[in-house]
Amino acid sequence: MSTTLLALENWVKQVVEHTQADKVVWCTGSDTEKQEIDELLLETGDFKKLNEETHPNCFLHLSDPQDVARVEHLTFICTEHKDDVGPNNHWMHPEKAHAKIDDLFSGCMQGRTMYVIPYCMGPIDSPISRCGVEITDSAYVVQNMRLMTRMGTHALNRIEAEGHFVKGLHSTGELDPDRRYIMHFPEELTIKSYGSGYGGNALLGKKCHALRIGSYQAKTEGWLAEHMLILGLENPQGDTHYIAAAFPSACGKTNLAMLIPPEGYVQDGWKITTIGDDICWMRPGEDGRLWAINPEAGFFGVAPGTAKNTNPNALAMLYKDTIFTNVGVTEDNQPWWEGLDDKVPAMDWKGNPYDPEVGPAAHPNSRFTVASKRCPTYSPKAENAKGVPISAIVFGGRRENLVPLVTQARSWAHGVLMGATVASETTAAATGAVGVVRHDPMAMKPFCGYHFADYWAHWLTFDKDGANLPEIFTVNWFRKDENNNFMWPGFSENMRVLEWIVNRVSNNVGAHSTALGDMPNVQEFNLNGLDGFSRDDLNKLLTVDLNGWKTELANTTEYLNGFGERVPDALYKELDNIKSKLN
Ligand code: OXD
Ligand code: MN
Repeated sequence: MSTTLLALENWVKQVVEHTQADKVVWCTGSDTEKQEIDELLLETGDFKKLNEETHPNCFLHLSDPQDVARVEHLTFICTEHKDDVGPNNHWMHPEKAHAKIDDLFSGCMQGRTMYVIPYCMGPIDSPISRCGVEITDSAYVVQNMRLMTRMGTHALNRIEAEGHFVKGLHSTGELDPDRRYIMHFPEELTIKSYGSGYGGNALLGKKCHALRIGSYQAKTEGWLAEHMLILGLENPQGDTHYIAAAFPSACGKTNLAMLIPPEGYVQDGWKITTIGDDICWMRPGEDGRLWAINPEAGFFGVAPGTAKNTNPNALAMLYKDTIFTNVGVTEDNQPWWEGLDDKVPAMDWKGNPYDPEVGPAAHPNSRFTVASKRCPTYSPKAENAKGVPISAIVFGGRRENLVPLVTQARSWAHGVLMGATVASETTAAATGAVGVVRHDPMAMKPFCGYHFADYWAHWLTFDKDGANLPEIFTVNWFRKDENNNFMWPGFSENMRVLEWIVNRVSNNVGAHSTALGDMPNVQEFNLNGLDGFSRDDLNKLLTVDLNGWKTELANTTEYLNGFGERVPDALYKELDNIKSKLN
């Protein structure tokens, strides 16, 4: 027996019987275990060693080309009542779902090793953290979970002390897209994922537990599980404000979380520290503020576009102890992706000689997996059991027109409406068309484990007596001009918007009121040292296009109506308020 917890022992036994796994390995998280599994992956060809001189302890994994992104059409939330998952999710009755997926799992691990991974989402000693156990037949998944979560003996100790955990069962199966399902049973705190080895489908601590099951747990228990980065912004006086920011997948959360401020800011003493780049769990503290942890322990970031000029901190952490998935490689076996530098790759992500006529060297959703501690700006506060207090919540999307650079909500309810009505262009992080505008409330469209209307109602409950809530903002870095050029320089220059946000939180700067919310006074906004960008340019990014917004709000109303009677009246009230101001 490898655990004192009977429920866990029985479940493992039952899975062995069902899947007919050859061998069971209980993961401890030790260094020896890591080395043994790396060697095994090298033997099977699932890992390729990268250049040991330039990239010590780094590996390349090439996926099945049909298995490179999340599969939203095969992702289900399985609850007793269909109404509970809302139009935002695919639903299947638990009985039917178990039968369907159990059938796939039957005998699927014959000849394979089954790994049992106890993990903790969040610092081991934090009351905000939650634990789970993932059973998987993929050694690649084990090595990713090792970087992305606190896994092994410490997690198991906590699970045994608590007596409960989220159950996650995973098999790569045959990697057949026709035999693939990602199923969630929030009422049973259970996940079953079959037929994919891709991060978001297979590292069950991440999207499946920390967001889909997590959001359900959060609603039941009075907290929030969000698709948000968390960063610390220290001003020259030494005060740090923590900002949580939600953006859809592949819209620059990792870059923003690790931003290095422009030269002038650094000289003045501004500094950004990183708590997390993808997920934020927050709950009200005794002081009424929202306190947040990053439940993850690593980054599973999008490689293309990561470069010296976009995210030097990410590059600095990636030359060592990193797993690269679906990137290209250079002649001398270094990882390479589009935008990295001007080297010419030798091999593409399918393992073929690179030919630009055939396609990019790296898949647009190729990834790096690396421990948070390797990030030069990683904050020791990320290990705080209590979390960090959040001063501002930011909602963003990728919109080439209409949405202003930054807007502040007039109230919590107005901010919830802003989050609920974000729309964004789709990216390569999920299968399907790229660049199509779709509503993505709070960047949670693919991740909310229950009915969106109930989720918004849950958000609204935080505004109560004694609460000291963060200010809410929306941002858009992605506006384009008539020549299809980005109008805002973005990347490190986003610091200017963050500065305005924390100055608003501290009542240090003015704003003017618009129909959409409060916006910067152009004369007060810090453009020092930003060459080639004028106050006129800024003005364009802050203009409210009245007709465009009338159409947008008509679409928004239709979108909210789609969620039926459960949509809180407070949201319609906020919407009507904007409509009347626009008129
Ligand atoms: C991710 C995603 O991998 O959002 O973080 O798809
Ligand atoms: Mn994400």
